[in-house]
Amino acid sequence: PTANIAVVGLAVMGSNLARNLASREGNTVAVYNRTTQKTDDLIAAHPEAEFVKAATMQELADSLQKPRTAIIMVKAGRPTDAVIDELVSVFEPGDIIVDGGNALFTDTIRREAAVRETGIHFVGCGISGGEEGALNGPSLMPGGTAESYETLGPILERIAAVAEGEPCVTHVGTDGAGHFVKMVHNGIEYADMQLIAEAYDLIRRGTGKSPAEIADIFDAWNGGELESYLIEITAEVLRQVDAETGTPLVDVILDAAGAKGTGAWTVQTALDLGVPVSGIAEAVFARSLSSRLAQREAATDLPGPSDAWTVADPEAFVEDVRKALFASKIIAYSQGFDEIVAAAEEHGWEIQKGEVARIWRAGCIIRARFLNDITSAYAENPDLPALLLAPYFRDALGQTQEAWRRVVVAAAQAGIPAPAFSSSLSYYDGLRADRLPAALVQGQRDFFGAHTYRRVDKDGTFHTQWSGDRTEVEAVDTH
Ligand code: NBP
Repeated sequence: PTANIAVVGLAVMGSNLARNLASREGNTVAVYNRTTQKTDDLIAAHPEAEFVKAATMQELADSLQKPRTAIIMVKAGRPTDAVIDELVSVFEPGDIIVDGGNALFTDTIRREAAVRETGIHFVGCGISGGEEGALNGPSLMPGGTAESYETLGPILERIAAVAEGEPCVTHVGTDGAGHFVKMVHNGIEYADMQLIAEAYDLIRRGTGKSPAEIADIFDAWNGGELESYLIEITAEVLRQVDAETGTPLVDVILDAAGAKGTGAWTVQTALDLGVPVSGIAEAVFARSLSSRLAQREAATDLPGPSDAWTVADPEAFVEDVRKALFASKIIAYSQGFDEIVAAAEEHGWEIQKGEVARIWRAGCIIRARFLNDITSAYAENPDLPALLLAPYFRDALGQTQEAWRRVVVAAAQAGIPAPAFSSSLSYYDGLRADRLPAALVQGQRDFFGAHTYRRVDKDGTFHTQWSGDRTEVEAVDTH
């Protein structure tokens, strides 16, 4: 056997990953695809790469040194299960099967448990960065056993993106931890994109600046604390002119945002865990709202503010929006990390949060300067009760919160939707409140359902006899 690593599934992601692997010193890559023509095409198109062709799964197994390591890059769901079954039938105990597809983490947990029974390691590995990342260096989020990482780690470290000299890969945690963290990455990506979109919309409608002028603003922002891939590409999209009409491309693109579901997964999972990821949820819902075209069409004549809106001081307003964007972004990340913490507790994963931020610094869509500050925050205090409570972020919120409020007020008065800005601000105010009206909700729950409440001044659980004489009784704990 001559190959040390295999790729199964040679569509766009798999073939790029195979080429990335083959380009690294010391790797010989076995390649397999269900439709063999694709294997032949890849090998023919890249004579520079040292590929070993496998026409069958048995050939693939025979071509690999032990412990055998294969990365699956096929369509998530049933196809992944089918390929795992085939690999299990030709692999031996100690071998390693890696799923690099976009699997739901609960599927990964199930698959890991099933494959473990055979003595074979199963590693769910989140791979970010799309096809470009797969080819030139993705951010890699492997789960699975620590033992499998001993073999897999060095291979992944050589193909990962590099940030400040360090490869963007770490052993995230056991079984589904890697795919979980990849899912939250995508959720944060949704929030980040929505926040940038809201910033653009407010600036455009408040100041009348053109998309190209706003592109310049984003370029300037990219020189500061907001520096990120998403800000950078936003400027490029805004500057693009449609060849056919000569108008900004952004004005001819239908304003109905699509989604492939990972943002929704992040929110569904957060609901189950009881973690408020309101920024991410608003971003997912904003896409849903945008796509309900018939409803939007029917609603265009609903009343709104009567006065046309222009801001008095455009420069000051743009700076306020920048601050609102930064503050809301802190909230989105803080909420995303809360979800990671909650899931780690639920699933027994020992996730190093600073490491997660570190491996997101390159090779993925949410790469940003900001992630260095997250890594530092967790290095200083790994047990932060919330990311936003780290001194750096606390400080940043202190410097931005007044501007953030002005922007949310202006948006509401002007009738411009800013769901992620405003819900992030509500979350911030909710978190820092001395008292919340949740006390009243508890009273209501006790009134109609005898759901009981606790008191601020003594231990125990209480119920007011609402339908009787309204005296309070101590509730007996039935558990
Ligand atoms: P696709 O998701 O389009 O899957 C196509 C591949 O799956 C082909 O190799 C196909 O083989 C194979 N396949 C299918 Br479909 N059913 C199969 C079966 N029953 N048995 C064996 N092979 C089967 O490929 P992709 O866009 O390269 O993505 C691969 C994975 O990477 C997906 O899970 C995706 O979600 C994930 N991902 C994609 C991106 C991205 O930017 N595209 C980014 C990150 C992660 P065939 O040639 O014989 O039909």
